Amino acid sequence: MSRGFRRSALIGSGLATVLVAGTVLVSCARNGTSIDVVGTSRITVTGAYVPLPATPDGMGAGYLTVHNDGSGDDQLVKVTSPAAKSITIHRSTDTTMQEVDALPLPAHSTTPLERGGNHLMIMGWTKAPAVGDVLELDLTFARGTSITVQAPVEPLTYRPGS
Ligand SMILES: [Cu+2]
Repeated sequence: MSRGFRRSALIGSGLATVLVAGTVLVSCARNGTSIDVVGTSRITVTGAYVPLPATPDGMGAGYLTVHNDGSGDDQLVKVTSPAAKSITIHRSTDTTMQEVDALPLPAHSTTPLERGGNHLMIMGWTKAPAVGDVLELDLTFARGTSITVQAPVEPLTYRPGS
């Protein structure tokens, strides 16, 4: 995350505050990302799991699918867990992977976090995870929804549906 990006984020949230005073079109800003709060978002999360890390205490990944069945856009902005100190949201393209402050969840969309694509990166385990454990993931969305899901720890090579 570059400093320039954060600075423009501050300018962005100042602007949003000004807009709130004069219009019903409210804008949410968080670290340089903003969404128009038009319509409503309706968020559900399915299929959460955590593959066993390759090394007992090593970096882990988290996968799940976020559904927004509402008429308005939303964003996944934070994930925490009592099972780990740090969970970050990573966005993948064909060739790169990047930590992001917010994952866009457009109206009427399904957004998978899956192998080879967007994912959660989990570090600083409270206790080394084992297959059969169930980890709590607490997800926070830009428009205020928070959802807790239980993510089973699966074997390293597990794939959903297999
Ligand atoms: Cu990553």
